[in-house]
Amino acid sequence: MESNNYQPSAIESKWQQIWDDGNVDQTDHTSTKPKFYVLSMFPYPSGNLHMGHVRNYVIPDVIARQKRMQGYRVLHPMGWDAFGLPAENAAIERGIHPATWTYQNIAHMRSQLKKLGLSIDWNLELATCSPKYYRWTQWIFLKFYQAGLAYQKDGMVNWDPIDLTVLANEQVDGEGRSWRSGAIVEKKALRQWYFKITDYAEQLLTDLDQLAGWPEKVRLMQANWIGKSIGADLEFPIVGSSEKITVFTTRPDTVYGVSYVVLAPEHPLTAKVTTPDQTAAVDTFITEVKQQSEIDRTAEDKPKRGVATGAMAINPFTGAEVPIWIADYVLYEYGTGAVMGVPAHDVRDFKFAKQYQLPITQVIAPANQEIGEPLTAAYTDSGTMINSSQFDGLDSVAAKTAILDDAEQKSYGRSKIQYRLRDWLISRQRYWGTPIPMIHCPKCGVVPVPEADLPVELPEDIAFTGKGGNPLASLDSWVNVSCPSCGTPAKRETDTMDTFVDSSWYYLRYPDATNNDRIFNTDLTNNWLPVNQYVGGVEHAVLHLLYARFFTKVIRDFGGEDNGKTKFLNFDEPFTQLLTQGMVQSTTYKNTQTGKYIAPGSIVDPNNPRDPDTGDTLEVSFEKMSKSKYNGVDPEDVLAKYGADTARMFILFKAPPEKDLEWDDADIEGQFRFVNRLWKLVTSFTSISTSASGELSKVEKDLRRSIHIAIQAITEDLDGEYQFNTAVSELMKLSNALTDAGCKDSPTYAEGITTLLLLLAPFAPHLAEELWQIIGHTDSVHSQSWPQLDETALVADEITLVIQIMGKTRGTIQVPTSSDRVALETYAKESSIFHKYAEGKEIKKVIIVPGKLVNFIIA
Ligand code: ANZ
Ligand code: ZN
Repeated sequence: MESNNYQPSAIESKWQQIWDDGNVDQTDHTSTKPKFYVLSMFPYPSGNLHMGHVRNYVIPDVIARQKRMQGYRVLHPMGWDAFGLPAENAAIERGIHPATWTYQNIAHMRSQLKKLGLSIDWNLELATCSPKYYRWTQWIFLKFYQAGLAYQKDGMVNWDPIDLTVLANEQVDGEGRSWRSGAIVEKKALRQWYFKITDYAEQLLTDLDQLAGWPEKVRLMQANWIGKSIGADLEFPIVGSSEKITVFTTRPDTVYGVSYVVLAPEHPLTAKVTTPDQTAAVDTFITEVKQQSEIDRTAEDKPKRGVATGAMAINPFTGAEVPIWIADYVLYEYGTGAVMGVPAHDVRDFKFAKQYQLPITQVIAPANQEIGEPLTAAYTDSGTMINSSQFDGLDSVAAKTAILDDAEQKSYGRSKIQYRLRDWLISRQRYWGTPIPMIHCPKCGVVPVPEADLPVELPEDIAFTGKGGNPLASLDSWVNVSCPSCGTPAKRETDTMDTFVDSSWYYLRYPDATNNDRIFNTDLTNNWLPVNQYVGGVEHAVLHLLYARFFTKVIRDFGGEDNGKTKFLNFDEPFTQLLTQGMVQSTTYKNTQTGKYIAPGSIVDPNNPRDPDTGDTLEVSFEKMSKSKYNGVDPEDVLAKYGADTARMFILFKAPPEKDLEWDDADIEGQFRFVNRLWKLVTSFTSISTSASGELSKVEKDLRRSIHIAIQAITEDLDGEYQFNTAVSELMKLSNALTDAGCKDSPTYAEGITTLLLLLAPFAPHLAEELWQIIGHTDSVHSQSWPQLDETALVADEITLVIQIMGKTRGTIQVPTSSDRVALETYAKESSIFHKYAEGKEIKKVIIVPGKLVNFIIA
């Protein structure tokens, strides 16, 4: 027998080494077992593991380990989302090459991850910054280009003034700030590369129906982001011009109520229609609007401002002339960049009309409106058509179609579906990213790098001055090439790709991550995908998850290796189930006067926390762990103190996976004590002294029941619902039942200990393995089958029988479940309750409810 003290550090490093040497987590590609692909969103190699990572990687590991025990072949890989700005900033600040910095961080974080005892197949590890990987990112780009899905466009783009690069719309938050630097994003006119995600808008929307295994919230966010609007384009001729203004509207039923037409200030027609007397006013207004963010322009609570162009347009339905305005609330990027103003039925138009004294003509009447009563606010619901010529009296919903049909017939309108989703801007003016494999030739224009010349590698010898701009653009030896098509001196594209491109397809590569001849063997990828269970942060609800879904669909449509007869991929959606885990938070102290965060270690009296410097009282709250708030808990410290198994058990026990987790030192101590109790319980189990004999005793039956309740509950908790917290409490219950069991030398007790270790294995893999060996096994606990539920063991073999005298409950007794009426009456009469209340009395009647109660009616 081993040492009697639980020593996690010794046990954990020993088993990690053994597992590593035995390559036990190598992926089984060949067996006929059903597959299970479990994946966590791969980390950015920032340098150190934080608690959020620990949670993100422990959850899939429990799933992977249990699925293997349940007879699945499991794919559980890991990699690195390794391109990005911090590496470049480190190069500028510390003179260390981004590649060196990144690979050092990867090495360190890999060793940290290994300390968690994760059952990852490290043979499949990939890093997006490796030319072996980004070669295929570039290959995908070329395929996109061939398919017309990658293109260059001049446009107003989001410019991050801190990181000095452009951003995709998805990377600008609701307040107009960069997702990375937090800077207020500016608009800048630049020629950039885009992916045509809008071609897939409809599929991205309708296929959300296939994602029943995703949180409803995430599906809704994606649907809103795609933002489908069903409406119409209507044409308003300009008075005295051959040109027309095309407006996009979702409410053709309101067209008889148009009192003006509005162009976005950036609309090309603005300059054309503006009359000389209005030119100065229009120019001033345009300059003002340029300084406003998109958010300010469209915010509900902001006043709507505009200016008349002096020109008039004709409402094609009424023939009436209406003024043409420009206004800040009309965006050039959406629809046609022009709107028909219907103040009576649109909130923004109502405000605008009030401000500028434009007429308000009601064309839809609510059921309860008094005749002649003026509107005090826009009426935006449906109703009965009024003031609308031949459509009067129609229901407005029906009128939508009728008016649109009329417009189509007379050729001044057509139905239109409009999406809010914009094409994905992927150019970045940075070094540390995948080079866009394109060449600009003065003769041929834009020429793709031939596939055989991939990868276009990042030059290593390059200066990081921090002076702004893309370092790649300054390296002539790299930029200057000859055109692959005509040989003329040409220049490489110096933009690199948004790092979200790298992470849009990595999950497809894992099944065949080391393939250097092809992006992957499609048989392998089609066999393993879709990912059965994906785990990651909800912050990616739109960005990464939308892009990854888009990539899956485009790559699917590349056409198979049989000359495109089949599809390249045989699935539509990459992630069947999605678990978005909550944040790891901890106690945060903030000075109520200065707003500064205070390190918990410097607080003298935790019951009356005060700033050690100023004496001010501190506000105490739970917030996401972060360096700037001094509330981080370093996983290394926790592992050193308690070991990985306790850390894993604590994280799983403390909160359901999708909820935020509040770090608590007392709770991890508690978990450590539980792990120590398990150790004592199992190490003091020696061997069974009696062999199985026919009937089990009552204590054995009770224990067996506890064992199978645990099997049932934990299996259910893990099966898709992933209620790890209740699963851990079931382990605690079973451990208590074994501790208290009065049959420690019985085969049932041995069954209990064995089952406990099998159920524990996914949660505390080292501890379970060590104890498994201690009780005499020579094989691994992780290669055992998941324990089977014996339903018959769940049935309690005693029931509680209520004893009543004259219908009044006097007490209960335990009787065998199998008791018939006669037996129930006998047990009841022999009970002390009967003796106490009915001894010697004449029994007039006995009422028996089998399995429940016996009621004595006495004289
Ligand atoms: C007339 C009208 C009358 C409208 C009415 C609404 C209510 P969603 O659902 O977001 O697609 N619109 C169209 N293009 C715009 C632009 N570039 N900038 C600002 N607003 C724009 O909204 C479509 C509606 O938003 C359109 O329908 C249009 O106003 C406005 F009682 O047309 B509506
Ligand atoms: Zn050329």
